[in-house]
Amino acid sequence: MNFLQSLAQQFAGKPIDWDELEEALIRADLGVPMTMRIIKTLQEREAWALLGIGDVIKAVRTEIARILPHDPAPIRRAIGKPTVILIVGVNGTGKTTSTAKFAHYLGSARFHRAVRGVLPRTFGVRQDAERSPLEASATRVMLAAADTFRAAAIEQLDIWAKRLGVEIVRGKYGADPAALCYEAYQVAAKGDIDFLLCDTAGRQHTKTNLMAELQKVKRALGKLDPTAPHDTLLVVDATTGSNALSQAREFHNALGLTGLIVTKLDGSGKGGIVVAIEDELGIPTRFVGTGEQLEDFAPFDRQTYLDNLL
Ligand SMILES: Nc1nc2c(ncn2[C@@H]2O[C@H](COP(=O)(O)OP(=O)(O)OP(=O)(O)O)[C@@H](O)[C@H]2O)c(=O)[nH]1
Ligand SMILES: [Mg+2]
Repeated sequence: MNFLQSLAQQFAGKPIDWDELEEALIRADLGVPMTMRIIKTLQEREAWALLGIGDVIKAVRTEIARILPHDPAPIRRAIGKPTVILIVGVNGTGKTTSTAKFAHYLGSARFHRAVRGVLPRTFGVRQDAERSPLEASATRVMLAAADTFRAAAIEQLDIWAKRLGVEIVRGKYGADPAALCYEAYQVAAKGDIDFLLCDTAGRQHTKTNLMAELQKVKRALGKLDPTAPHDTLLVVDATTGSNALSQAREFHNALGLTGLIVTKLDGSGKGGIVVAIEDELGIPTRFVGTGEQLEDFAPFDRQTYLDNLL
């Protein structure tokens, strides 16, 4: 059951209890400002005491639709150089799995249709649309195993790389992730790679030394291409609730995020965090993960989100 359905069930056939409604909206991870706005909008109506759950649901949908962008930003592409995507986040959110899924997506027909779709409105994008479909499908992706910290992290990404048939740059455990990403960029540039995806180690957003390590990765890549990384994506687990908001705030302060990958939206019935982070920090959800398989990954789609996840 999605969030709006459970709200309807909870409040069916009785007058709205405002405290109970406030609690339900906050429990759905929509965030305090959004919750307060929805309640204020409803209470400013004439005859608000007579409002039913149908009116509430309409107001919730309207407010959420107002916050979420109509079109998610397309992937920014470097011209004639590797496009670098840095994947960051706290421990266990799904960074490595999302890196693999992302690589799979970049090689898929879905991505190439999307690129053709956005081309007329995007300046400076490599002209994929002018390549034949066969050429376009030959997008070359490389992975950088920049989690040199957690035991077995390198092997985990290596298994994905083999499965996907993509190249991987790996170093030794304990190696400096900034040096590894620097090297990976050079290998990618020589190898005519289109996308370099850097999987980093999980880290708590409160540990300043670990955040500084990521800033160093960013600086190292920036030395090779001042526009790199072209996207810095925070992976958040939808089931962690409002803690994801503080994660997003800290990672954004340290790195300037360009978007989120929100994982584990399958089965959780929770997706409110997408709204809270966009509302309070202005960071868009760019991709969603809905399972453990390679196919369980898609660009964020506002309508699908409104229809299914909320
Ligand atoms: N159900 C579900 N499980 C997921 C999803 N994404 C990742 N997982 C699972 O979450 C677990 C952790 O995934 P990883 O990709 O290893 O997470 P990580 O962020 O790289 O972890 P660390 O590197 O240890 O910080 C694995 O069991 C994944 O299969 C998702 O969208 N849905
Ligand atoms: Mg990992």
